Amino acid sequence: MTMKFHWISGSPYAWRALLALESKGFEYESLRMDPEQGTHKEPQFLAINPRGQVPVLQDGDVVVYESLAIMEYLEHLRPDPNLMGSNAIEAAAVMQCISEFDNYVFKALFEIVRPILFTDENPQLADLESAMAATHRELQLFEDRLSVSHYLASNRVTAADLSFVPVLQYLLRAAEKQTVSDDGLGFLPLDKTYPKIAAWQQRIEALPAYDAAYPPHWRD
Ligand SMILES: N[C@@H](CCC(=O)N[C@@H](CS)C(=O)NCC(=O)O)C(=O)O
Repeated sequence: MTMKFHWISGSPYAWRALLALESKGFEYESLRMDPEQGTHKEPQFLAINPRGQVPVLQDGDVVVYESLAIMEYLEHLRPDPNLMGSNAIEAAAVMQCISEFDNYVFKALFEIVRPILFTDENPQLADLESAMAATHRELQLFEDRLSVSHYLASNRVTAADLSFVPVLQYLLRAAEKQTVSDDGLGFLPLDKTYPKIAAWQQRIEALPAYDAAYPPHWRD
């Protein structure tokens, strides 16, 4: 039976799970939801995820929500290509990276992204200063890591890379849109500010899964 994948275009958590589905070459039924319609808060959806959030994967009677759990589930179903680490050290590096995204990086970046992309607040540079400093600190950690390996947790693509792509794309989108001079934000051009991350981003964007999982509403 074909798996069903419930998602919202651009959700960074759905995006990483989608990247895992595509990287592993699964066939699945894509059930894209429109957040404006609020179907993810209706009883039918709350029955599969009481948090009313995406992503959710349904595989027959099995229901998995939480993006990390979905990636882990997919890894067990189809171990090749390996995304979650092929030995203890690599698996720890993958989980360490993803924990860093979920606990620190995401928060710092979205304090910049949210007001620029999701509100009409037209934030001033001063409002973003502490989030910018925190984000620069986080990016520098990943820049340093990419100075010693081609990918974030290993010398090959893993779930750590797939989890960083969406948040970085949001930051770049916000930086491009910023009406305050982007010299102020200090993220662009990425190949000057964070050359290793920029080179990594190009490698990731060349993956077939990247194109397949790219948020459709960003193409419009
Ligand atoms: N920890 C969850 C986070 C899921 C999440 O926050 N999803 C957001 C989209 S990025 C969502 O569904 N938001 C809708 C809502 O909460 O109303 C995961 O990893 O899957």
